[in-house]
Amino acid sequence: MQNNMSIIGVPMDLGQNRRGVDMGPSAIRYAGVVERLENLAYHIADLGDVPVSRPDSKDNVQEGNLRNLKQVADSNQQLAKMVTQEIHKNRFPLVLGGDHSIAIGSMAGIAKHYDNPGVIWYDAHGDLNSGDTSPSGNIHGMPLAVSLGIGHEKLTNILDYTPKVKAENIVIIGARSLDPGEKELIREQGITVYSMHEIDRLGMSQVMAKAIDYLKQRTDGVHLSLDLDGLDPDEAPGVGTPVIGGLSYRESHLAMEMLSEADILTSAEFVEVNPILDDQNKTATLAVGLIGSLFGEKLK
Ligand code: HAR
Ligand code: MN
Ligand code: MN
Ligand code: MN
Repeated sequence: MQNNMSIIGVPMDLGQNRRGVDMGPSAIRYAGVVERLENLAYHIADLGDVPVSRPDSKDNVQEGNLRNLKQVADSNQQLAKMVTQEIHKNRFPLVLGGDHSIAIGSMAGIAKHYDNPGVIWYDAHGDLNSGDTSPSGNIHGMPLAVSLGIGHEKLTNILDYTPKVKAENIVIIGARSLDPGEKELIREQGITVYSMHEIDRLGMSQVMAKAIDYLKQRTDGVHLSLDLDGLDPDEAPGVGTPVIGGLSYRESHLAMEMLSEADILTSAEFVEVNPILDDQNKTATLAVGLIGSLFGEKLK
């Protein structure tokens, strides 16, 4: 893992309906992410936040069932440029959200640097909808489909290329709420999914070992996109779309420790922290603990 890391916040809340997730980057910083990483001997540059414009009532019109399309596309464009610059400078990008629509920009910035990029999508959801299949019109339910090249071209074509990732280089972990259109896409494209069912049967240790081994063999860079709602709402209450029956604190720390040990990650993001829905910044504190494990806390 590189020793130089750049933190980029994206106070995005326009990819879904609940306000407050725009405070996610602040909450994660407040919970001590920079200090935590500096204690692990990383050189951190906190680049601050990508601007997110407010919607006006006219822009909020749902063009093609895509709420706040223009604002979401604009911020992702800027994020993509920043991410790509940091990778050029040989710095590990750590992106803090904000709702999960920001993965569109992260993936756009990352993928152009690799011949065969992979992604671990740690999430209760598949985020594989498009305007055609989305039950909500919320873009945070679409970023993985967008990265596959499916969706509005304002989103799929950020940085002027598409797709960002191949279906066979995606591993979803923790899924337990998939819409019909998402299930169809998973079947059609042969996306690897370790749902809660597989995690219950095999255990997190075996699931992560398989995921790591698979991606290591076929990709030349791996992005971790961790949606805090992948964890159980008892452990991570500060998320906009909680789903019962999620991953535990222990399972999640184990997953991060195994990723740290395998040393396959080339970028990461932590999203959907909404401190407004939370007590005592519990979810951001949990995120910072996971970041600590991901970057080697247990191994030093
Ligand atoms: N699948 C639903 C939709 O498209 C819910 C998406 C929920 N989202 C997230 N992202 N928090 O994982 O609206
Ligand atoms: Mn380059
Ligand atoms: Mn998500
Ligand atoms: Mn989710």
